[in-house]
Amino acid sequence: MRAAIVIPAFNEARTIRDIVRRSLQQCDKVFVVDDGSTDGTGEALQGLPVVLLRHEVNRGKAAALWTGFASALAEGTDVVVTLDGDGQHRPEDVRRLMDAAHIYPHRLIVAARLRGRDKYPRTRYFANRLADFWVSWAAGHSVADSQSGQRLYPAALLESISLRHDEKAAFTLESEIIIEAARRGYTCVGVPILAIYDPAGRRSHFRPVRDIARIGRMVAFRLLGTGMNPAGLWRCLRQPPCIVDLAHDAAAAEPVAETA
Ligand SMILES: Nc1nc2c(ncn2[C@@H]2O[C@H](COP(=O)(O)OP(=O)(O)OP(=O)(O)O)[C@@H](O)[C@H]2O)c(=O)[nH]1
Ligand SMILES: [Mg+2]
Repeated sequence: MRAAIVIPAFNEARTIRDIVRRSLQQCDKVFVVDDGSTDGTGEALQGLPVVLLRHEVNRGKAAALWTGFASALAEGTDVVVTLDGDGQHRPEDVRRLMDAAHIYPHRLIVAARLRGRDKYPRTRYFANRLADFWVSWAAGHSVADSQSGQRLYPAALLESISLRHDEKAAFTLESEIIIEAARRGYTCVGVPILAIYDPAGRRSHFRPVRDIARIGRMVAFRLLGTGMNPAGLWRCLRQPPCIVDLAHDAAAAEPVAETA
């Protein structure tokens, strides 16, 4: 399976080199999208064999992902794995997402922050659970950690969708992809990962009230367009998310739950 890793990065000079170096140990195709950083994020990657894509001005996470998707797909790949540049996702977990994709090739694989949740700020935790409920309803199946930016997308899925990816979609695109993917039959599989939250890290860009309201509005439009999707609501209330917990050794891999 050919894979490419896409890392959106806005002012991540502190962490990006380490994340990219570790990503290169998992996969030889790594695309970093420097989204108009002013802190030397791009320069921090000097000497590393990555494709560095630059936005001259900051355009938001959605646009950064879209730029990375386009370049990775143009080079030819079977799957695109995304992870954040701020150190909240471990590149070493990419292997586990790939193992899950071997078993579920036509699914969207989401690295779900199910472990160490108690370390996460409470407001952020509850905002994420609220988003999970809305996104699951609109997608018609339970999704674990709909707000996780560490995911594996089949290339065929990304090639088939076109979604808004401007500044206003900065923190809604990843939710909308889940909903659009489900419409095309690519439901989510969660792979449990550790929630990493560094209280000494940079200030969060996520604004719980504003960004959750934007997700809510996007989901509301989607639900109105599908007659409020009562069947989807019923399904996601009744069935827990599909979670697979694979050993690092793919040979020993067994799905632990397939409920969706
Ligand atoms: N916030 C933000 N992030 C961007 C932008 N462009 C690219 N990114 C990258 O998108 C990733 C996720 O952004 P974060 O601000 O960490 O969002 P988050 O992880 O959902 O929020 P926290 O849990 O508070 O860290 C990081 O790698 C950012 O560097 C942008 O314009 N704004
Ligand atoms: Mg983050």
